[in-house]
Amino acid sequence: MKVYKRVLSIAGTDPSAGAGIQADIKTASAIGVYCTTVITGVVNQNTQGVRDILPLSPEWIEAQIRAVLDDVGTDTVKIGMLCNMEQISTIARLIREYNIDSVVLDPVLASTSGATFLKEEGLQCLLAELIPYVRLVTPNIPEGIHILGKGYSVADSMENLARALVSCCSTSVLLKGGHLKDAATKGMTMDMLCDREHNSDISTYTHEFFNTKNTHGTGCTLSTAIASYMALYRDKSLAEIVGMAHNYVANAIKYAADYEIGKGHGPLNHFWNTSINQDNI
Ligand code: PXL
Repeated sequence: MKVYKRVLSIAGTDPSAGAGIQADIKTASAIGVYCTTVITGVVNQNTQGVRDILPLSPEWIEAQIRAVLDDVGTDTVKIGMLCNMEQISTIARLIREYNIDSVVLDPVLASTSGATFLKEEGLQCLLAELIPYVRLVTPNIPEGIHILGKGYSVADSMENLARALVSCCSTSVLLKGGHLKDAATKGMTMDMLCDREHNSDISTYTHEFFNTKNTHGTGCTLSTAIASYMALYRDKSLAEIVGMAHNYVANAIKYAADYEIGKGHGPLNHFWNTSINQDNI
């Protein structure tokens, strides 16, 4: 029998299919990993923004996680949108119970369009209860500054922020620089990894800044790409895994630029690397 490598995505949904669980399934599938999904909340949104969120009860989240893990199992877990403290405590308890050691957390606090997913008390709960069981946290700069609290701002260097986040979270951090205003002017974007598994070494990942509005779901896609490559390559370092995921996402942005889906921020081109999509050949 052949076996798939498996990633479990615990996240919210996107009916326009650019972000959330829908992006996660496409990402893992394009990378060749089997993606199971546990929904934390149904998000009524499209390419133009979030209209409303229906959080699922912690009981329903627990039941879904048990259904997946008692049967299919998983190699890694990616966690995206979480709605409240009860959801966080439940997920943290189950991550412990099922001994899952490769968890990637995208600390989604708000959508790009401004909708709040997780309130302040939820963030504190995330830090206290869930982050201790997470292998890599992937905040963007606004999220990183929010997690650090008073005393930090965009004026700090990415390295200062990344190192401070590693101290604060006691785990490895990938700080995403895509939201930096000067990224567009400099023509490059940069993400920075501070790898607590290797002396808190710093690695940087740059790619050309693509002038496109099709960036909806970039964060979901990156964290799932990381969790997928982690499932495939157990022995590779975080620096190598993040490098592969960064390359996957940079191309998914590049090859989406000429398409139009919806009136707002369209999706990435998740299948740029497959024969389904001939654009890149
Ligand atoms: O990338 C943040 C995010 C996470 N989860 C869901 C989302 C979004 C952004 O739109 O829709 C469900």
